Amino acid sequence: MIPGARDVLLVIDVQVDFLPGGALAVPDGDAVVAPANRLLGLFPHAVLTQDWHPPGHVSFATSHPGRAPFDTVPLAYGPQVLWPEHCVQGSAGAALAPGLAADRAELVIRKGHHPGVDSYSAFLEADRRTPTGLAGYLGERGFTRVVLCGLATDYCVAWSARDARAAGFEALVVADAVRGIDRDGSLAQAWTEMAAAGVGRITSQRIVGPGFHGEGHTAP
Ligand code: VGL
Ligand code: ZN
Repeated sequence: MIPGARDVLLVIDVQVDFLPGGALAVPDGDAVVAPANRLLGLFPHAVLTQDWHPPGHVSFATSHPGRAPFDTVPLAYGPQVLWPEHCVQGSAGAALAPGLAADRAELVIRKGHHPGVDSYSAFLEADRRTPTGLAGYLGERGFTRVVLCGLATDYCVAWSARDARAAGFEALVVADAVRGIDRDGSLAQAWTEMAAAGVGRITSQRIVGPGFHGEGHTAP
């Protein structure tokens, strides 16, 4: 594919806390930075997300006495996985990865800022009712296709990709530019659910600049 005017790159949660050494490190998470940077150079339009929780957020295990990280608790809006404290608003861990070529991004959407509601998705919070505003923004900008990369495949990337489809966008996940947490088989399940929702899968080598006419082929 050659990214065009109706395509937007959505870079999910490439933040210090999700990289090796971070509070909620995704295995091999730093491997997404190089392909994400290449894509940021190829797409005419890009939006980033930042997981952005207030202290004491409901998704933190420390907010639930007697519970441990990676437990699941029932909340009013459904089951919630509990996480180590991560991406606290304004903290060093919440910053975008220092190596991310974020300057060309046109919007940074922060999510998970309501104290009692988590938001894996860049579009719709975990109560499945509260929009972030991203669908309206992308629609008003005239985008029709969302291409996703970042962290984590099985949580914020998968939920965002499925919600992009639900909001009427085409959605493609760049398989080599994402990494997963893989808790209890969540990674395989996420790919299955994304496929069922009509989310496509592409590799970053198939995304090229406008001057590209295909290796070994002659330009028409
Ligand atoms: C994420 C768990 C908790 C993610 C964010 O970015 O995938 N996962 N908060
Ligand atoms: Zn979070």
